Amino acid sequence: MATFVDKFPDEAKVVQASFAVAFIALGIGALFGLIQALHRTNVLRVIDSVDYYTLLTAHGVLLALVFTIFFLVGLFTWAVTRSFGRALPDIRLTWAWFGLMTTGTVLATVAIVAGLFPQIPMSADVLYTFYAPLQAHPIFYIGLAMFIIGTWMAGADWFLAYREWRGENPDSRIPLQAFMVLTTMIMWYVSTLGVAVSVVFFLIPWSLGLIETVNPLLTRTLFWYFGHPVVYFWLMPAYLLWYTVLPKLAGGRLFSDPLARVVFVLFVLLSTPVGIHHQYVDPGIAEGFKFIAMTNTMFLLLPSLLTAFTVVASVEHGARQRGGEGYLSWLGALPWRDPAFAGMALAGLMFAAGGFSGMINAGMNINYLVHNTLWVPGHFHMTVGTAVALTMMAGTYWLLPQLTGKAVYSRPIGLLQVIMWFIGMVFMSNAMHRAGLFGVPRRTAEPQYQNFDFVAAVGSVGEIRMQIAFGSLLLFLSVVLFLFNVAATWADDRVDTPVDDTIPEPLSPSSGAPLVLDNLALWTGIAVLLVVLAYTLPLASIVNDAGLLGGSPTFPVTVSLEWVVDVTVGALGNLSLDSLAGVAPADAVADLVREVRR
Ligand code: HAS
Ligand code: CU1
Repeated sequence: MATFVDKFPDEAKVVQASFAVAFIALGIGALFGLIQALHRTNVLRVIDSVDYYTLLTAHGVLLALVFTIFFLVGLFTWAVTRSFGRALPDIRLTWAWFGLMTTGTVLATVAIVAGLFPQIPMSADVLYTFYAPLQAHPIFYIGLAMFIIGTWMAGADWFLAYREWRGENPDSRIPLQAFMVLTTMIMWYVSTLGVAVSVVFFLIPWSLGLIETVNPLLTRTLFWYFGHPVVYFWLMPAYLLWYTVLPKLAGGRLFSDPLARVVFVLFVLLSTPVGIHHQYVDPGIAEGFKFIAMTNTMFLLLPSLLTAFTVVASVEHGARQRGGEGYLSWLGALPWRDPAFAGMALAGLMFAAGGFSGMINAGMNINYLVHNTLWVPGHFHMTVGTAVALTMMAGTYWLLPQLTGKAVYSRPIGLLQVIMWFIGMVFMSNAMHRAGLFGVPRRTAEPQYQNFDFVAAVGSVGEIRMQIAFGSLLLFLSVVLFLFNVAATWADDRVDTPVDDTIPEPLSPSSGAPLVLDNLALWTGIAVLLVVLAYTLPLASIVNDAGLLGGSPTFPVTVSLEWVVDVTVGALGNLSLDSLAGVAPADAVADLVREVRR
């Protein structure tokens, strides 16, 4: 039976190439993750603490940006091609965006990894949330800019395919998978504007020395303007698979096509005007703006809650088709031995927990308790690290045969691998959440302050560290098995019918969806309006407070004692000492400062 690679051999090559880059990034990123987890839990230290931040940056960039987004462009290319049932308009454009993204990735990675070698005058230890005052080598920002422009071109490629298809099918509904791709890309265009402005107008000129200072709060706010929607950019490929592939793997059909469209439209509208929920503790943004971001975030729960309903209903339908019965015992009728099904279903189950910790993050007052603690990495290892990453790995077991014409090398290894990921993540992210509640900080190689004990409500800090270390080891081994299985599949021979690649019609089909849902221009217009409403005043007040170029010099990642003394004395020098007179401790400090100044 002809499958994707037979019908669209050129597109299949691009998808395979995108997956290959994604999986290389996954392997390197996972290794760095293991080294870090063992380091900060003090189980095994093979690097200097100074290098921890270099590895942390590489881990974040390679996994959260490169692995996820390269998988996304591959998946979306497959989805657009198969759902329009036609080749892409110009395969040279397709290879061009792939080439640009890959070159950008290589440049950014070189800039980061160079930080491990003191003899190379280049580093980018700025973490994957790359805002000022931390500064990277210009090559890092230039690489990222190329990567993002590559994704824009990919979107253009898919919109051109849509235009061609529309020309021949003026009255048809947009096929569901293509609808998901196009709406996701609209969200991406709106949201990457923030990071593009930050990188092109501020970070690149600043790192090249063309401007001396930047306004750190401005680059931070522009980053988070993009930094929240990017999490849905990672999530939408997983949703595409949960909506269109998971029900089929479960033995059933999607419950409702119209509801799926509503969900994706809601993401276009609401993903961006919420970014300030990452800045609840930032000074310089009025509480009222934070409150608006919180309210929008709570509305943004809706599409995911609708997804939980629709996808679980579809899976239950599948189970009942397979003879499942009862309120819950239908769960046993599901094809748990199929790695593609089991991986995606486990990813979805963990997302229910990760979504819950997201709701906690989103509450402004509770956020003060968890912000900048290990709770937050706990949250995102359940969301991007499992809902997304595990779905992508599981999806590979179903997609790779269509792209290569080869059967998966070992389904039992695949099953073992997805289960190991789930169990590893249960250990690691649960322990991270608990550690966060004790106040253990994130983004540090040395969480254990001297002469200070974290107090555990239940269990002990040592036990939590062991769980994190053990979980990270399972996760790493799971990636090794995954990469082995994929490489062995690639190396195998072609078979006649590698996989059943059909996707059945939804129970409630697209003909029942209101036509307005397919009006992409309308949703884009409303999305832009909501962004303007949510961001004009906060940005205006940030620029008004400190100017477009602010006043922050570069802040080094590792600081010497001399640097601390210089900066402290400099800051104290700006204080008016007389204004402190009369306050007894202040007098003492003032005396000290006079002493230092002399
Ligand atoms: Fe988040 C921080 C709020 C979702 C990722 N988040 C982060 C960071 C990352 C991240 C990476 O409001 C850290 C950034 C940094 O480095 O500082 N997040 C939320 C909220 C949601 C949410 C409200 N986050 C995500 C997703 C991510 C992600 C998705 C990646 C993919 N997050 C926050 C906030 C912060 C934050 C604050 C800042 C914290 C701070 O202080 O720094 C919501 O979208 C979640 C909604 C989800 C649900 C769950 C629905 C359940 C479903 C399961 C269906 C079941 C199936 C199984 C399919 C309501 C859909 C079926 C199978 C069977 C067998 C039946
Ligand atoms: Cu967010």
